[in-house]
Amino acid sequence: MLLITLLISIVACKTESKPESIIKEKKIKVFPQKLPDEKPDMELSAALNRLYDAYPAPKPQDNELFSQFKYTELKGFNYNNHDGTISRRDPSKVIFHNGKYYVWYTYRNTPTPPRGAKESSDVIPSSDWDLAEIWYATSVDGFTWEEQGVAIKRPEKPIVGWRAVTTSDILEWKGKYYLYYQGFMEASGKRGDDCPVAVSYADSPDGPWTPYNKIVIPNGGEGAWDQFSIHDPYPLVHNGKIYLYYKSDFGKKGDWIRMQGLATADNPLGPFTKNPLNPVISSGHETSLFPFKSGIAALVYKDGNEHNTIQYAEDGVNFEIAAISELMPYAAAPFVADAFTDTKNGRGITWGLSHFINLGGKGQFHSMLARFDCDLSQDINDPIFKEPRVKYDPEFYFKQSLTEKQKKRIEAVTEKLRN
Ligand code: AAL
Repeated sequence: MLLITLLISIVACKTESKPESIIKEKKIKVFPQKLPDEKPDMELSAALNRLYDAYPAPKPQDNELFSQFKYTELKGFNYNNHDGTISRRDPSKVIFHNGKYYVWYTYRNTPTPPRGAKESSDVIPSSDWDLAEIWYATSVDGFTWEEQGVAIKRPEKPIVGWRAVTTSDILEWKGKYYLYYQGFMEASGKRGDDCPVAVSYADSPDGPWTPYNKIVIPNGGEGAWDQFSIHDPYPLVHNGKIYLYYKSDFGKKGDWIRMQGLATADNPLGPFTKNPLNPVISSGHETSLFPFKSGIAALVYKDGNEHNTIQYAEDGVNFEIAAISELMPYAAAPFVADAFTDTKNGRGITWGLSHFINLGGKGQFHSMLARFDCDLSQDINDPIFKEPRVKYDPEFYFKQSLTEKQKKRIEAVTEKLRN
């Protein structure tokens, strides 16, 4: 009897504990009210896995690679009342030397605004950057600039860049300065925006600049993604080498795809080796990069699926999205204090120059430089830049208005519903 009683109590005990163990085993954890800083040990959706795996922090306010951007009009540049005859665009990274900031940019000063490839001539520009030179300016505060004049002139035909030298960027390497730039040998727009990259060098950022007079980043081979254009040369020093990022336009005219490549070298005059994984960034346009912690960060905007993102690559090659932003600076040219120090702990950026294009409207097309500020730095914490929302006035939205063609399509849909 005692044995039976004992057996029954053991079975009852197991049975009683069973419901509890079933609840425990199947206990559905509920995502907590307080957002965990670390990934919680529970089953998560794809979005929540991404929140903890893809981004440096689960909230933009805490994400060192998230920032909003603010803009300031620059003083010191004349644009002929914005009649389209003077254009400044595609600024270089900003450097600091002998107590002043320096910037180089594409400078066009032509008797007429751009008139397209068909109407272009030796004096009439086809595009905003056709017949341009590389000029430079200095500033003591980054807001008011003093234009210094030409740095790189157009060379004589047939030297690379004889038609236009544009879209420059600066490298400081072993005490010398190198300006990389697009070298056009025909008016942009004849087939496409086709050009390779050339380089000039100097002992001082004030020049005089000696042209290398050879192509330093060649176009790709027949059928390659970068066969026709090597744009936006952007050198940094990383892993003891020169990491020169660049963009290429490919696909078909009027439906260009833009992606970013990387070419590395031990010598500023080359030879440069293109990365076998090129393109290394699938989107962007005049993509800007900077050393961040032990890797490289990139401002990716304008074109492609991953436009309006800030990306990061530990190895400087395999970039992942680290943040999503908006109103990002076009042709951003940051002041990157450690761009050339081969740093192992990149501090990030807080400001730079950028440009606004399409000014003046049809027939007066030109561009102007501007300043942007942000907090993509390990050394400041400016919560205003970490606010995820940009406050737009209704007028900003209403300026993005429907075209007449879109209105007609919408009317036709309503008409169809009525009949
Ligand atoms: C810019 C840059 C390159 C292109 C043209 C001038 O935004 O991508 O420089 O060639 O447009």
